[in-house]
Amino acid sequence: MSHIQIPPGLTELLQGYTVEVLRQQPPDLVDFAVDYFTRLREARSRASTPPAAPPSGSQGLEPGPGLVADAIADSESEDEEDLDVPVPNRFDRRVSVCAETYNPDEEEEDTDPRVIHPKTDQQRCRLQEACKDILLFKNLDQEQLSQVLDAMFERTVKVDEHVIDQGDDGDNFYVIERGTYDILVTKDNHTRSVGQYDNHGSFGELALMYNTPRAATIVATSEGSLWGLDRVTFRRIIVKNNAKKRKMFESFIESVLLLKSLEVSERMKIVDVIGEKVYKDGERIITQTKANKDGGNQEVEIARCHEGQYFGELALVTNKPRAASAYAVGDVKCLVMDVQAFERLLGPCMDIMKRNISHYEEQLVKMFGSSMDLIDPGQ
Ligand code: 1OR
Repeated sequence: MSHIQIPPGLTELLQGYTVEVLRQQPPDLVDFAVDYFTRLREARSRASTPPAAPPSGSQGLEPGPGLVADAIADSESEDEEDLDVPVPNRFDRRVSVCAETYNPDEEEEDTDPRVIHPKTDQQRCRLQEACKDILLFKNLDQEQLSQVLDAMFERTVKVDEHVIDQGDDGDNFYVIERGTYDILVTKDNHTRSVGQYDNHGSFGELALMYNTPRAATIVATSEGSLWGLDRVTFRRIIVKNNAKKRKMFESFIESVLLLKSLEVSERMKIVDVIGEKVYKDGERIITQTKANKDGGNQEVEIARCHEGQYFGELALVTNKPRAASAYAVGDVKCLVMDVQAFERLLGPCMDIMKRNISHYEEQLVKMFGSSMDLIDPGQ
């Protein structure tokens, strides 16, 4: 008997389209299809990968699972007012597709002299410590990283100092060594806090990556110390490296079920901000913040995640402490994003995550006989 062969990628391709139709409810399915597939093709050729054949799994990502949202959760759980900034807002709004405005290959900064800010050994040590978890630096090779570190300069700030003002042109990217900072967004002359940085993390990448005005104001709420990286070096190294990252991770990201409801350009932005982290067999990836009252201090396996799945979202969605620990089973490679990027970019996936969280609750009731109240009622 002859079989009809389903071309690789067809199912995912149609699934992606269907999800978009269901989400956006366009009046004309054919017009929408033309638009959707045209954008898909544009995004593909921009990333200069071969057309057709979306992923069949793990290209370039063996043997690792998941997408992890990092545990720097100190975000606010304020109401989700619509904020008209050039990036998506928190959980429930999507922005229009904006073609990105950079083409690393067109840039010729390689001819620019290298920026070097001499540092004492002690400064260099502090800088390395501050940068060791910066996701944007994770995929750099040794030489790129040392050029970045050479170019960075120290900036100390006082309470209430504005490090970045919304609407300005981007000059530097900043890594936090210490200090707390408010993230403020102004819309219609109304300014509100949309999050904080607490002694670690980085900010100021968006304007440099996408050639857009600063999307938020960053104000020091304590005395602090930052490491700046100038725009030219950032674009020459980080943005160029992101183009490589896109090629490496694009097909994997497209295979992640959770992210199917995002538009292609939104998925690309995820690739721009993720960093790769590698864990050895048995290594702890996430640490439970307090022991489960029923299980005491005894750890019980409650689930196992596999390639293409995600974990680490619960504390970020609920603004609660980590409810479980996660360990590597075998050698594991994760793609990780920080909480600010999670909130900015994963809004459209929030419903799916919340639905899955309610499944965790059911699972816990089965295992322990009681729920942990993972999501507040009405959230
Ligand atoms: P930038 O170059 O635009 C401001 O300068 C920086 O604030 C920005 O890069 C990010 O690094 C950082 N929306 C936009 N920018 C943010 C956000 C954010 N959070 C941090 N930055 N949102 C808050 C998510 C917690 C979404 C607000 C609607």
